[in-house]
Amino acid sequence: MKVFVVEDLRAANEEMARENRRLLERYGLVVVNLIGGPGSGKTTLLEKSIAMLGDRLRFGIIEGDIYTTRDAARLEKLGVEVVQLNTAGACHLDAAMVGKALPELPLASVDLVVVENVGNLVCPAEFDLGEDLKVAVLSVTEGSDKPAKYPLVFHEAKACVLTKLDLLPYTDFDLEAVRGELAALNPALEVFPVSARTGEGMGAWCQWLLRQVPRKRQPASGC
Ligand SMILES: Nc1nc2c(ncn2[C@@H]2O[C@H](COP(=O)(O)OP(=O)(O)OP(=O)(O)O)[C@@H](O)[C@H]2O)c(=O)[nH]1
Ligand SMILES: [Mg+2]
Repeated sequence: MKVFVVEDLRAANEEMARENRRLLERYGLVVVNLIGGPGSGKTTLLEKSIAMLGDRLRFGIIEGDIYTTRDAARLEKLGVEVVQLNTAGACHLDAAMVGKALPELPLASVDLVVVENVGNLVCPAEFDLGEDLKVAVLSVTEGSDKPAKYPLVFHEAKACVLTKLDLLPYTDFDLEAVRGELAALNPALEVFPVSARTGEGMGAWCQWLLRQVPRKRQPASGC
């Protein structure tokens, strides 16, 4: 009986995710779902990306948090469109929540939608939100063992941002070993070591983000 309920919930989430995709398809909009543990640097990465790309890319942001609006307030200050989703206890976003947030964004006048999922390396990876790409965010202060211990998100992601690179000398994080483990888990994964503090590596990450934007745009019908 319990299995039945779980399957029903999964099926309902899949249907909502398909509905979100249909809506986004109409606008030719790509959605990036940022997934990482609490404090891994997701909002700071967004702040820095918006600061670097703000004149070339109009961001629409969906902020997932359990209770507060603090991250949304940080991003709103930068002049981007932000919708806050509070899960009231749930450890991840689901497609129905995102389905409620999407129409609150001015979809016709943004170029890219980024969802910052609830800080959690495990549960968010299991829920399709209707996004096009998952991006795993792991900070060098969290330890080199995390890809092996929490493989799903790294397996599902198209890119992995290794944050807080400026702190590397103060940690035992083994960048090359982690690169090797990530490649074994997901050979196609693109890995971006960055520091939002110093800006190191941010250029390559921003270029990757820019490359995702036209994925769903219809080719112009010329004569
Ligand atoms: N030194 C350093 N600190 C960073 C960097 N990026 C983020 N931080 C710090 O890490 C802490 C957490 O950053 P956030 O961006 O709020 O992390 P988050 O993943 O959004 O956190 P949650 O939304 O709570 O899951 C803050 O104190 C940031 O200033 C970085 O590149 N270098
Ligand atoms: Mg955050």
